[in-house]
Amino acid sequence: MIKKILIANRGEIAIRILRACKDLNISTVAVHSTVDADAMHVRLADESVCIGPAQPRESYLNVPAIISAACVTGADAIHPGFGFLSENAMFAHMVKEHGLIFIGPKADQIAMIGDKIMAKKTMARIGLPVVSGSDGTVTSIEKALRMAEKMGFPVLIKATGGGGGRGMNVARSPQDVPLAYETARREAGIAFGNDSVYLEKYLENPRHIEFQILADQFGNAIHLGERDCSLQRRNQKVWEEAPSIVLTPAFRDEFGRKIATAISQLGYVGVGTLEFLYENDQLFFIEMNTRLQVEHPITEMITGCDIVCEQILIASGEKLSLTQEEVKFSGHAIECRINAENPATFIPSAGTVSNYHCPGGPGVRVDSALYDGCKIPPYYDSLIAKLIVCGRDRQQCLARLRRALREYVIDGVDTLVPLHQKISDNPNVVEGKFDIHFLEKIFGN
Ligand code: MV4
Repeated sequence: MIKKILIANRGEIAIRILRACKDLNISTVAVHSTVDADAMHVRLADESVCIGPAQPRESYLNVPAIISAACVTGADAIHPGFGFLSENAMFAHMVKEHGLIFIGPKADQIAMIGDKIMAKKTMARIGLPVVSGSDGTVTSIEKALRMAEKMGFPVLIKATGGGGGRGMNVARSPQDVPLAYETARREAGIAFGNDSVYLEKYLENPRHIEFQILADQFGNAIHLGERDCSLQRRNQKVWEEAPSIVLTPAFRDEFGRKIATAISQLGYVGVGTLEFLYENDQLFFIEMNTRLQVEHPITEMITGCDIVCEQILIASGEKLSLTQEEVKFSGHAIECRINAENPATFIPSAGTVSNYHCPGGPGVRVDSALYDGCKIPPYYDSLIAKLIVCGRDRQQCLARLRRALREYVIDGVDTLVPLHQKISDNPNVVEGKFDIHFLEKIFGN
């Protein structure tokens, strides 16, 4: 069993991981940049190491500094959290080379799944429905045109190394193909250092639904159902719910088991998320994430399963602590991402929190590193808190969410709390009628 974990992250997720470690009686090492010296994740850890200046490249992405910190403090394992080094296959490899456990899947699996074409091919081979498109990379405008004509417009040209919506271009007619192709290639080359692209049928108004899976080293794999992450803006999720109101229990059960079986066949070990687009009552695989996700708490709320503890147990070589039959779904949960951003313009807002009051009461969980007087530095992601609320059904969950949003006080910086108040009062949201374009249509770009 792992005895000491170095947490290579900051903010609320570092604290979430610390809490799992405390529950498992594992010692913790925090790392931090110079501007994070007074951060809550540092205060709560058993030990801490300063790994460099504010710029992420020099601290939270500084591989030698992080691995050195783990060696110096005698940590057995490194938890990468999300973002930063969490899906960096080279980092996972280096961690292992230094005799440490990387809390995540094997480096070669991170690399394979990070290649979107490879991931799609793999999932299709093991029997999951994928969005129709090119079998591999598309290497010329002419080939892209021929494929598109065969598939029918509109089509989407995507970067192989992409994800998160960068390096993606729609072509609605043959005239659009040359520009869409060239732009996707150029953007992909710059953003991912890999300019290969592929083609997919473009789904106009899908929902974004993702399944959570857990797999141990003994071939046991289970699913914890899905999350509906359709309410997003510019590829940044804003509000997530579990379960999705469009899936029936019978469909979830059958589809989830199919995914878990497929993942087990792949020999995947760790936690993971399979992303799908949902249109015309069907799910189509688009990509997989090999990390713990921001929105994992809503799944914890409706299943009672501690995903971070399971992730650590898996990395320690333990068996999953529950079987598929023991997974029981109960009620509804919603997560609001509270970003330090202007709720109308989404411009990031750095500063000092002058007054902080956190909501509570039945069904309310807040994952955050905030405290009275804490600083929000401008160098990192603007996510400062996650308000997670559950209820026996979606209606009760929404009522509790509105109550919690009214209680929440975060003075000194702009936050998305007022935006979430509007979303939670929106009649379409209340009825569950939305797709991935809804927020941008209602609240603008
Ligand atoms: C798509 C799509 C429509 N059709 N693929 C965006 C990010 C990346 N994860 C995949 N994305 C999309 N792929 C096909 N064939 C629409 C999107 C998309 C999207 C997907 C999920 C969540 C938000 C999104 C916002 C815009 C576009």
